[in-house]
Amino acid sequence: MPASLCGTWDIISNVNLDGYMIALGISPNLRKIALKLKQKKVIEQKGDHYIIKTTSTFRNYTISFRVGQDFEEFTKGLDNRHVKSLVTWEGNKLVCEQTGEKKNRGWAHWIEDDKLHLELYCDGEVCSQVFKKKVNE
Ligand code: VL7
Repeated sequence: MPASLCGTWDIISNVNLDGYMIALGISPNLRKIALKLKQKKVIEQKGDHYIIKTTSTFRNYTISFRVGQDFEEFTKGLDNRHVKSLVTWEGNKLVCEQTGEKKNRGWAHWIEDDKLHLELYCDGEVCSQVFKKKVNE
C-alpha cells in the first residue's frame, strides 16, 4: 500500500510551470499571475474515491474521481478544456491520463521523503512540483 496522499500540502518548489502553461496555450497575462501563486493541495480520500483541491489566493480548482473509473473533466479556470480523465495506480504513483485535444497530457502524484510530489505534463513539457505537509491542520 503506497503512503497516503491525504492532507493539506504547501508548495515548496515549482519547476517549469511556465513551460507547462505555454503547452496548454495559457495567455501571457494569466501565466504571469499563475507564476506568482503559492499553490496548496488538499487531498481527501475514502477508499477509491479521491477529492483533490488545488487552492490559491487567485483561483481554486477541484476534481473528484474514483481510481480506475474514467470521468469527464472540465479544466475550468485553467485552460478551460474538456478532457476524459482516468486515474490509476502505477506502482506507488497515482497517475492521471487526460485524453483530449492536447497530446500526452496528465499528471502523477507520489510521496517521497514525506513530501508530496506532482508532475504535470502536456505535449512534452513537464512541470515538477513538491509540497510539504502542513502541520497543525
Ligand atoms: C492545476 C496550474 C496552470 C492555468 C490559473 C492558476 C490557478 C490554482 O491539474 C492540477 O492538479 C491535479 C493534480 O493535483 C489535480 O487537478 C493542477 C493547477 C496547475 C495550471 C493553468 C493558469 C490559471 C492555479 C488553481
